Amino acid sequence: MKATVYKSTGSWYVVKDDEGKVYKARIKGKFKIENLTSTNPIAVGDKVEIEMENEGEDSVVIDKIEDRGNYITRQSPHNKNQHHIIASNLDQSLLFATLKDPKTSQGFIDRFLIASEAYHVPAIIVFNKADLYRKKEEEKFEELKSIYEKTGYKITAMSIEKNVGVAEVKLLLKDKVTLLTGHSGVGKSSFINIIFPRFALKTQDVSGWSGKGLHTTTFAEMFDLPFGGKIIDTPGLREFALMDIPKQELSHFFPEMRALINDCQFNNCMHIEEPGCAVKSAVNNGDIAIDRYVSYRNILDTIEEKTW
Ligand SMILES: Nc1nc2c(ncn2[C@@H]2O[C@H](COP(=O)(O)OP(=O)(O)OP(=O)(O)O)[C@@H](O)[C@H]2O)c(=O)[nH]1
Ligand SMILES: [Mg+2]
Ligand SMILES: [Zn+2]
Repeated sequence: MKATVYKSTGSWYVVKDDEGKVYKARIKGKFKIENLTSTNPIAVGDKVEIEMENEGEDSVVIDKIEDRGNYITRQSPHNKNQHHIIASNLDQSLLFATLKDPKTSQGFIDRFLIASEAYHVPAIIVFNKADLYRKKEEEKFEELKSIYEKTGYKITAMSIEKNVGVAEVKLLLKDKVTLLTGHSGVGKSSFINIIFPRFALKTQDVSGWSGKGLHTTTFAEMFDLPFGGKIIDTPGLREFALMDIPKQELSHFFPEMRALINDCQFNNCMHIEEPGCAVKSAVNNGDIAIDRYVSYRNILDTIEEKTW
């Protein structure tokens, strides 16, 4: 029987078959997926083959996993050389960011965008908690909006608290499988709760952002949207995994740089100090945002050269 994974706790899973029937599932023996050192063999979104284990208890065993169309990973907190698959078979990912309580750094946003480019998952950025923004934050949002729109990304502001901009974000989800991600405390579960008021997913207490980076959601879980499509709530993230991108190729994941790489004098240009660099000229004349270039250089510094 075929089914889709809706929830993963690491030791057991919730799957739904094609008729919409829900089962509790486990995996038997070792699951080895080629070419990937991930800490979790099965992730939310995976298409699997199941076998009835106990009919009375609706429990099944997962014995096969179909190839993933795509997936997004984060770094394992225990070993930065290991991936943890957040979710698979995605149509798009929605990054919830905030400019206050907590503040999302631009470096984090850029890493998310690189991960989305690398895994071929279209990305949308939503700035939540707009009700908390004062002049300073509003100006920052406008600045970020102009940088990212110019690069081709969709970016919008929203306040779940005041129900502003929420309907527009909901519209983006129709008939798509969407991964909802972002730091802890940005309002991911609150957003799902306003789509499904009867759900009452656990969110951080009403005092709002505690500043402790406490994780309220502990496991990724997918929900069928009442208007078509699916959304995946995930635990807050500190960082995405960017492994396996060689230094040489990092700029290919910045669309505004990718567009210029054939114009650099050297075809292996890393856009640092090489002569005739089209990317640096674009930064100098304002066609590429300085902040994006700074992110590029910072991330470049974090990639360790592989020694073969
Ligand atoms: N002021 C304000 N607070 C909000 C808004 N949206 C959510 N919050 C509050 O932010 C806090 C965190 O929200 P959650 O939905 O638990 O955040 P989360 O992203 O699911 O966090 P994790 O599960 O830890 O990853 C809660 O206290 C919410 O009430 C908003 O638009 N404005
Ligand atoms: Mg949550
Ligand atoms: Zn260059």
